[in-house]
Amino acid sequence: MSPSDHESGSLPPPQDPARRRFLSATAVAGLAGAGLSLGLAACKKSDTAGAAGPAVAASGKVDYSKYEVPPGQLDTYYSFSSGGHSGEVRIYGMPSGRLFKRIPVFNMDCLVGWGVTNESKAILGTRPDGSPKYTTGDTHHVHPSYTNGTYDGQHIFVNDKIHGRLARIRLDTMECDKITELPNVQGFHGVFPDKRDPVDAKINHTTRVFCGMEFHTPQPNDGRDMDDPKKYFCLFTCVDAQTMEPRWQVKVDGNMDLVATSYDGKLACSNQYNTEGGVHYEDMMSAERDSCVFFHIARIEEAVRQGKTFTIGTSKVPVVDGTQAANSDPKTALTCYVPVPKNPHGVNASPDGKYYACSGKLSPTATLIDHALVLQWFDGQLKTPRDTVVAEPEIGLGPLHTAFDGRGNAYTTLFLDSQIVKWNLEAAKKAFQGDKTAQAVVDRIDVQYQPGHGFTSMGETREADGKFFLSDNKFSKDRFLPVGPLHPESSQLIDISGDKMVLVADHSVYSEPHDSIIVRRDIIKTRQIYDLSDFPNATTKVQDCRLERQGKKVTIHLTSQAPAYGLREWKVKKGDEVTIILTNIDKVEDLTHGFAIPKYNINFIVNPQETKSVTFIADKPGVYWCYCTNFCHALHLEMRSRMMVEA
Ligand code: RUQ
Ligand code: CUA
Ligand code: CA
Repeated sequence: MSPSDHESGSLPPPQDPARRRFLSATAVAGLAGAGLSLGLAACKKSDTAGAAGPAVAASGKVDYSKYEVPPGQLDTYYSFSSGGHSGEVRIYGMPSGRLFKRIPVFNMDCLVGWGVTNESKAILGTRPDGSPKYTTGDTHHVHPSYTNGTYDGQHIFVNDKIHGRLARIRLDTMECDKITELPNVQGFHGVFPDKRDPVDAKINHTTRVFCGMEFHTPQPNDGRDMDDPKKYFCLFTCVDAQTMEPRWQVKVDGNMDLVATSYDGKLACSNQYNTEGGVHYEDMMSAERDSCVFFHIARIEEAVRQGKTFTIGTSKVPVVDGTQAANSDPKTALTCYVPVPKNPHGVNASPDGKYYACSGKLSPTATLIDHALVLQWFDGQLKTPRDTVVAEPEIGLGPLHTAFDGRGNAYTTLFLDSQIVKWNLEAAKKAFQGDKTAQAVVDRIDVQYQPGHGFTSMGETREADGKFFLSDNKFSKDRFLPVGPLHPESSQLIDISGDKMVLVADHSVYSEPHDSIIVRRDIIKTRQIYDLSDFPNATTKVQDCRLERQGKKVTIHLTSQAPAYGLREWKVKKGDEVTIILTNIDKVEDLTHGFAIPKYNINFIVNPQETKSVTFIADKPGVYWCYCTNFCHALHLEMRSRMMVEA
C-alpha cells in the first residue's frame, strides 16, 4: 500500500452519508492508513468542531468543579486499567483521574522488585538459571470476580496477549498472586469470568474464567504442519478461578477476539473476525460475514465429564470439538455461530442480562444478539443462528466496544469517527422490525481522538449506575504539553447521567491502556499492613537476625525497622549462593522499606509486616552497601548494611 492510497481518499470525507455503508474490500485495504489520516486531520484544532470539548454541552457551559476532587477528599470510584504492552495493571481514582498504583504483572518492576524477588519469580515462572521465563507482557482486559452479578472485591483477572497467560490479582493487597500459561494458545486476547455456575444453581459467584485465542496456529505447534491450513485452529480455554488450572478447551472454527459471559452462567461468547482462517490480512477480510460464537457451558462440561475429548501435543487439558461440522444439531451442540457483519470487534453483555452487543469495526453497525433466543436456538426452537439477532443499527464508523448505562442505552466507541455514540436498545429493536419512526442513535460526542475501549461506571454489572463513561483514546496530539514523539494517550471522562453526554475531564495516561473497569469504592476492601503469620520464613525479632551457612549456601535472616536493618554488616565468600530473607517488622501503616545492593542487580521493597527474599551468587569481592530505597525516616539515608564479599 502506497501512502497515496489513503491520501487519495479510500474513505469519503467526514459527514458524507456514504461513509456509513460497509467498508468495501478496497476501502478495507487502506483502513490502517485511513484511520490514521482521519485521526491526524481531526487533530488540527481548526478543523474540529467541538475540539474545545465541553463547549458542546447542551447548556453551553459545564461546571467542571462538580467533577473535581478537592485536596484531602477521596474519589467515588476506582478505575482498574490494563497497561497494554507495559505488561502491568494500573489503579486510578475516578473522577479525579489520579494514578494510585501500577501493579506489575507480566513485566519486571524494580520498585516493588517484581521479577527480582524469589516470591515474584515463583509466580512469574523461571528458566533453569532462575531468571524469569518471560519479562514481557501485553495486558488488555481486566475483569473482576463476581458474586450475584456484581463485583465481589476478591480478584481481578487479566490476560497476557503475547505469551498466552492469565494472571490473577488479589484485590485486598492489589498484587498478582497467580499466573497460568494456557496450553497451545497464541494471541490470548479476550477474557471474562463467569458470573455464576451453569451447573450448580447454588453457586452464584465466579468459578471459571474464559479465555479466547486470536491467532490460529498448527496444533500441535511444533514445526510440523506449518503449511497445512487444515491443521491450524484456535482453542477456547476455561480456567478454574480458584486453582487457576485450565479445566478444558474447545476447538473452534475461526478465531476469537473479545469474550463476554451471561449473567445466568449459561453462556460465554466471543466475536470472530477471521472465520476465513486467513493467514494474510486480506484473506481475513474476504468474507462478508464473520461470527459471534456462543459456548454452551453446561453441555461442554458434560461432554468433558463423559470423556468425549482429545488432547493436543504434550498438554493434558481435555479438548472438545466445537467446530460447526461437529455441532450441526442444535439440541446437542456445544457451540452456536451467530453470523455478524465482517470483522467485528468487542462483544459486551448488557447489565439486564438480556443482550450482547457485538461491534462492527469494518461495518458501521452494532449487532444486538438476544440471550434468550440463543438459548432457544440451543433448544432447537429457531431455524438459524442468525434468528438470535434482534437489532443491527448503523451507528458510525469503526465501532469497537460498547458499554451500558443500566437505563437501556448503549455507548459504543467509534474509532474512525472519533466519537462515542449513544444508542437506545429498544429503539434499535423497533427499527430492526421495520418501524421507520424508531431512531436508535440518540446522541454523539467527539472525543480526542480515536477511542478504543470505553466503559461505564459499574457498567459490566447488574449495578450499572449510568453516571460516567470513560473513553480510552489511542491518540492525544494537541491535548497535552508535548513530550516528544511518544505521546501520552488520553482517557476522557464523560458525564452520561443526562440526556446529552458531557465531556468533563481529560486525563493523560501512559501507553497503552485497553480495557478498564470502574468500580464503586465501597466494594474494594484492602489490607493496610500484611500479617507476619502469613510468612513462614519471617524473622519476627531483631535478636533473631543471623547468618546461616550450609556449605556454599548462605542465608541472611534480616529485619527492617526504621531506621535500621537488623544486621549492620555480614561477610560472605566469593562464590557463595546468598539468600537474603527480609522481614519488615514495622507495624505502622505506610511504612515501607527498600533493599538495594549495588552491582548485584537487587532492588525490592518490603511493606509493613511483609517478608520477601532474594537469591544471588556473590561473585564480586568487595564492600557493597545494602541501602534502603524507600524514604522511611529522618535517618533513611543512614539505613544501610555493609555486605563484605571476601575474595
Ligand atoms: S481490544 S482497544 Cu484488547 Cu479493543 Cu484493545
Ligand atoms: Cu528504610 Cu528508608
Ligand atoms: Ca473476516
